[in-house]
Amino acid sequence: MTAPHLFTHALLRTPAPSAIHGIRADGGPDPDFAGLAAEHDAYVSALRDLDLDLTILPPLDAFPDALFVEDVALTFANGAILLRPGAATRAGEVDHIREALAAHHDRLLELTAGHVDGGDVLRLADRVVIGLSARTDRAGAEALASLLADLGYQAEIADTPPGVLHFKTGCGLIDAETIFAVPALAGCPQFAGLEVVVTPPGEEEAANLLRINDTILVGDRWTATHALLASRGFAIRPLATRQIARIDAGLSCMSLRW
Ligand code: CIR
Repeated sequence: MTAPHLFTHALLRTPAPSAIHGIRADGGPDPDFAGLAAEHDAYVSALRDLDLDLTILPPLDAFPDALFVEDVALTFANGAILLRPGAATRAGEVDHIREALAAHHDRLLELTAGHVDGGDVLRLADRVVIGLSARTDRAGAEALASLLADLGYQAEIADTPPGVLHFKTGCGLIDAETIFAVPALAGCPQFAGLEVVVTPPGEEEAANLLRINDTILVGDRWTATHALLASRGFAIRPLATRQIARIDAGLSCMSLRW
């Protein structure tokens, strides 16, 4: 049950009204903006309650998906890396986060080849897994692995199952030795040596949970997952995700942690 990482800081961005036009793969209905803003507010409160020092950036109306700061950078205690998001409408978000990251991180590296979305990057206790996806290509993953090595982290490249937006849409870390994953990722070779707990039937969306120190943030609709985590002794904080899910997002997407 060891916490994989101890976080003291998080960076977020307040959603703009344009967030209702965020990208979604299935062409489903727009989220309700008031509901989405309330979900974001509750997420901010949860991180604050967990004693993280928060930096909250202002809304960016020109970039509907900019509240999902996880996709544009990686952050560590000893540095940060600006990424190159794979969706054309999101590329410009990077310039709007550079200054805030530079204010916190003396070492700010920048990906200059290929594409990587941060949602495809899972940080384990001893290494980082980069999932190839529709947003993250091999050139980007290899360039990122080299930048991670500069910061002292070993990286491995994995496959994201077809139909799963980001690698972390399908999995999250619940402790240093345990991954919570959708069935399609249960046999992921990069998880060899770790325990993989599979999402309960019908609760595949719960896989994008987020462990912050001793607490696991998890979608409030996934009651079988709550019971499973509680039975293993984890403290959980259920949070509403219905509106952000309409634009293909989950709990890890709305912050960068270090
Ligand atoms: C997108 O498609 O880019 C956004 N609508 C959702 C991003 C979700 N981010 C994540 O999983 N890390």
